[in-house]
Amino acid sequence: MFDDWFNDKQTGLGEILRTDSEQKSADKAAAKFSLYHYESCVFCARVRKTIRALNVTIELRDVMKDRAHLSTLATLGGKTTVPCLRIAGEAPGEEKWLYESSDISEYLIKELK
Ligand SMILES: N[C@@H](CCC(=O)N[C@@H](CS)C(=O)NCC(=O)O)C(=O)O
Repeated sequence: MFDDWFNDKQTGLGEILRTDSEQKSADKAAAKFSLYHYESCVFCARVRKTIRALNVTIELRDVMKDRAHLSTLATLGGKTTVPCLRIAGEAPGEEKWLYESSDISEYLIKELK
C-alpha cells in the first residue's frame, strides 16, 4: 500500500547484483528472519522496501490477517508493536525480537547486503 512511498535513495541501497552462489548465501542468511507487520503500517512499509531493495526473501507474518501471529508477537516478542523482526536462534526459544523500523532496516542491511 505505502511501499512505493520509499524510493531507493531512502533505503540507501542501489541495485544489488549477485552471482548465483552469492544469491544462495544471501537467501540462506535471510531464512532465519521473519517480519511481523501489517499492510497499511507505514513503518512496516519502510522495512518491506528495504527487504525488496536487498533482493532477498523474508517471510512476512501479517498480524492483522492472522491473529496467531499477533499472539506470538505479544507473548514471545513482549509487545504487539510492528514492525518486529524475529531472528531465529541456534535452538528453539533462542530467537531474538528486534523492534523499531530504522533499527530493523539498519540490521538487515548490515547482515544481508
Ligand atoms: N517507532 C516505531 C513505531 C511503530 C508503530 O508505531 N507501530 C504501530 C503501527 S504503525 C503499532 O504497531 N501500534 C500498535 C502497538 O504498538 O501495539 C517504528 O519505527 O517501528
